[in-house]
Amino acid sequence: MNNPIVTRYKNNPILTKKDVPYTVSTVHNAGVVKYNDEYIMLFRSHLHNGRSIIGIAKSKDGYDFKVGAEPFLTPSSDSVFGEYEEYGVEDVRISQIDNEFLLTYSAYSRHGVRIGLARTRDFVTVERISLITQSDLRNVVIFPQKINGQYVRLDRPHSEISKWSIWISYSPDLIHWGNSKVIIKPETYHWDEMKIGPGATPIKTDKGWLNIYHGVFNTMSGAVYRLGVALHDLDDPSIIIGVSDQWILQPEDPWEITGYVSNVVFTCGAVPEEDGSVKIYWGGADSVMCVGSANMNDLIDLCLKNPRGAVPHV
Ligand code: BMA
Repeated sequence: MNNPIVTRYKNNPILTKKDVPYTVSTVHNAGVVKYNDEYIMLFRSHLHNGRSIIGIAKSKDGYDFKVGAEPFLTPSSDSVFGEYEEYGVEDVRISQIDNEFLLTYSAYSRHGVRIGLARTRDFVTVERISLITQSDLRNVVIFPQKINGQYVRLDRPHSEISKWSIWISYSPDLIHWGNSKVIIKPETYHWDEMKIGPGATPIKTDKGWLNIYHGVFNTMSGAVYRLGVALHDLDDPSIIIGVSDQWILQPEDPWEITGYVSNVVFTCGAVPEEDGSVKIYWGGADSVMCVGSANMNDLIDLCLKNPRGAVPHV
């Protein structure tokens, strides 16, 4: 059997720099959410100075997106945010809690990379809330509801002595975060052995929180970024029910294999649909945006029936 877990959309890539009405060299790593019967995509673009900004695109069907005339989020000119966003803003994740959308993004500066938190209610105006980590952290994703009265997020701190792993942290107010602990580590000589990090905003299912994450393997021709899945306990997402032994998506199309950074599929967003499918959005080779569809139960089964450590199926 060689059926793909994720079925690629036939007209990938769905968004490229040619679709953007201002000058950029890439379109990638977008957070995506459904709002008012529209799919909203907040995508990253490199400018021609190598720094990144965030643009906005909208779609009725989740495939055919139209880009807004102006960027949505660019480095702040405010004194505090401005200092930490000097080198650009990257890789937005979107979490809807009640009637507002929380946006986490990587803020780059001479001080390293840390996470900014902003909010919007309408995807027209955006308000920065706080810088919610020190450096160096990337890929912070907030769960789309409070759990046991607290906000919960997945983190990916950098380390000099340990492989970069997925952590969890908690907050009463979105500003102060703590009780951090590591919950998933890369596995040696496995597709994600070099480093892992949170990807899409976790999706609530009746079996647990579905976490579509990225994992990296180093080869003689450089790093390969793939996507995998993990299932977290609904009431206590620090408890891992299972991590799929196999990846769900790897670079295969030409625009995933070759680009600004070759051999990369990288997700910041996935949209669950009422028919039990999920649209997964990913950046291909840090250059273009792609989408594919998977069956949510298939992804859950991978975590439950073929977790890491299980004897490989013959
Ligand atoms: C990671 C991040 C992502 C990027 C990936 C591949 O470290 O910078 O934004 O997609 O590398 O270049």
